[in-house]
Amino acid sequence: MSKRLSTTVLGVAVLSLVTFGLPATASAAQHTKAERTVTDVVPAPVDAKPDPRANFRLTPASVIRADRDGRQVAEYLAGLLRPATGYRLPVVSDHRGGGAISLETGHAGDRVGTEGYRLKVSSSGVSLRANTDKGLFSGVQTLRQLFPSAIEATTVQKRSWVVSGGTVLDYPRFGYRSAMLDVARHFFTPAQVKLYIDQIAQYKINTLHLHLSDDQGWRIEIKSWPKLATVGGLTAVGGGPGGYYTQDQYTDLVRYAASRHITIVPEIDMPGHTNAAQHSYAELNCDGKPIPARTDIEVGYSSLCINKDITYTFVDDVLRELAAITPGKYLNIGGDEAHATTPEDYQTFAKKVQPIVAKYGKQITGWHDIAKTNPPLSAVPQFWGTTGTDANVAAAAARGNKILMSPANKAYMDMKYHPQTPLGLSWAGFIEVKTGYDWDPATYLQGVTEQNVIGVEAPLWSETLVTSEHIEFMAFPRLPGYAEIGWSPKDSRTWDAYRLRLAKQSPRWVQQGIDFYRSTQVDWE
Ligand code: TNX
Repeated sequence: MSKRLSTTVLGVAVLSLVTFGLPATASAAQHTKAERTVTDVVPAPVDAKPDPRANFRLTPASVIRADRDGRQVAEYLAGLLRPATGYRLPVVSDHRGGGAISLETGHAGDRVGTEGYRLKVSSSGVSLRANTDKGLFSGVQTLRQLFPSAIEATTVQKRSWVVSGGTVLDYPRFGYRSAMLDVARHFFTPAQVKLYIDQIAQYKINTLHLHLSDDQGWRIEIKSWPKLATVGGLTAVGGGPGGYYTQDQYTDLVRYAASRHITIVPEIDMPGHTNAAQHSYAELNCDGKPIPARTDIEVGYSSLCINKDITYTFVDDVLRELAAITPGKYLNIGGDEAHATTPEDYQTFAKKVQPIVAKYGKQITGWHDIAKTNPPLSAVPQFWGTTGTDANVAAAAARGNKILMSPANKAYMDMKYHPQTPLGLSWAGFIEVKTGYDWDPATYLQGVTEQNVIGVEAPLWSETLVTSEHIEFMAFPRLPGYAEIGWSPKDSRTWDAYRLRLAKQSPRWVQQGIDFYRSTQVDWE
């Protein structure tokens, strides 16, 4: 508000008329048409009933009411709504009467679980109820989409703010809805990662997998092996400047993600994809001799030395330090494309490393290659294949491992949209928006059905991606589709309906400054 008041004298006059001159209800009648309805939301809610007579108008006098558990989410919501409205929107603990957005924790019923919510928008106010603050956060992302897209503007917009009336009952199909960012091939700063966190959080993604090490770069400070960061962090694909996160910066990222109800899953890729580590410490090589840094994009040439004790000292130290700064339950130990490791050595390595993860109180995730090592049942192999059969993954599912689904020909956001896409790769095919959306994680893979699937992840490898604009161009508009696959009931999803809802998201991205790919498969607004 103070920002607006300081503009011009005339501005102050107009503003004070809007703000204080008219009672909320008097002007409401002229501005009650909503831009969106509760059925437009992405990801599609379980149950949404629009009621155009129940539109709510936010006014300068509106408040956000929250109980103690809901306070943080309420502050987050206020932070979303204040810039464009210019309203004060105080977060209060007690408020009777209308004009409020009310956040209540507890007694939302078993159906909505820990991540779901119930939302009711009526002309007198907005009521959001959930069993946890996580559920409130999901509900806030829905509520946000019921505002005109101008709500995403970063400067004050002089207009009315009508929220679509109706009710929503909602909860996720899968509890693990993830995006991966490869910060190893190209480094992205903490600010860039935070921006991506904010972008994915709005679609109810709850996990961010950070690919922290690869042949071309090591991106996390390990105090007991300092050269990993100071030497291994110096390189990137194509000879770029590289970079790494100090443990303090990583901790800050974890905290930031948590404030968006996102858990960070860190990955240290091994026993392959390890050139940066082996370039940093020659003693990790079987012959003990130094090796050059690599900044090309070949895969499958590097391997840790399986028969050296120091290899396991290294792994133990890295995983211990990483576990200590990672509150989430998973550590990702990579495991993919270890073509320079013999199959016997791969098994030997797995048997030695699996207990280390457990020793530090964590559970394993890794690329589906780990399925062949008979990992503990708590381990989550991440399927990245491109065909509907994989005997090792099916066997792991049969034993009881949950599978994270990221089929590369559907869910890899680094794949080009079409042959002319300026960024990205194409080894798994071209992934247009429809291809990315029109599949189901519980039927893609033989022997892996609904109860075997823990969720969905959309990986973004960064061989060709250097800037945040590049990230955005590859992630949007595909990412909301993966979010919907992970959240919405299977039966409520059809491409024909989705493409219409997706089209309505684009004005929001424009406001947010997201540089998205304007696929011709969607009639963008
Ligand atoms: C395969 S998918 C890889 C990565 C590459 C990616 C590029 C997987 C587990 N490994 O090393 O970056 O393809 O699309």
